Amino acid sequence: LQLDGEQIKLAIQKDGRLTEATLQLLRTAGLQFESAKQRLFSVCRNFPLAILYVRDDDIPEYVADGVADLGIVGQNLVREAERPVEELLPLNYGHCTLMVAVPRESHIQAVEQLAGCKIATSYPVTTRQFFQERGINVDITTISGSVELAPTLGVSTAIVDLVSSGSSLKLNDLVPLESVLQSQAALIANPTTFKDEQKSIKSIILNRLLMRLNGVINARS
Ligand code: PRT
Ligand code: ZN
Repeated sequence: LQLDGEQIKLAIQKDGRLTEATLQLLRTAGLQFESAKQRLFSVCRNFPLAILYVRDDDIPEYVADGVADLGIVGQNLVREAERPVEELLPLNYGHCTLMVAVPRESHIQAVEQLAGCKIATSYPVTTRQFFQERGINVDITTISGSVELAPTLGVSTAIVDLVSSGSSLKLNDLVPLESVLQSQAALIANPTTFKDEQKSIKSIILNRLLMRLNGVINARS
């Protein structure tokens, strides 16, 4: 293990929806590394970068802490972070929408009708902000999984959850009311790592990495 000051550390999702596209982006950018599933990290052979494989929920925190200098994670999680991280580059994959949804049978047609109601979500910060901005008073219940089941279980009147194809909503007899946030994967950075000394080795490495990633993203669009 040679995680020294002359390389930067990038945290990515170990095993989930963003993993394959993230590994492909890094490889297309010319980075060479092993990525066997059991690994906790890889060191690039041809670039001063170490890749840490972690749960996506931990990525904003690791980056805020400086455990990792950079991360690749959904903007939906960046907005929930307790401490600020800097968003450097949207990556144009992992697209999804954080949506307010209600049971079809409820006949609720506008978010204003949810005043005084319970809302179940895994995204309490973003949800609270959305309803506050609208001046709608709601009671937010945070649950970590199977949010789509909350109305059926009598836990909440509505949910705020991620949607991509919409088939999960359909399957649970839910209909979308309004979009709270459009999200995609993004490269995030510790707000101070690259600011302290503009000419530091880490800043030089980051700029080279950004050039490579921009090259891939621009070539795709
Ligand atoms: O294990 P780990 O904690 O790392 O992963 P995870 O299970 O918490 O996250 P994961 O892999 O499910 O999602 C990682 C990121 O992918 C999310 O944070 C989003 O940024 C992004 N993403 C894109 C999505 C979806 N699309 C998505 N559809 N995350 C979740 N979903 C859920 C959705 O809520 C629904 O339950 O997938 C289900 C199917 O969605 P539909 O609309 O296609 O039916
Ligand atoms: Zn997760």
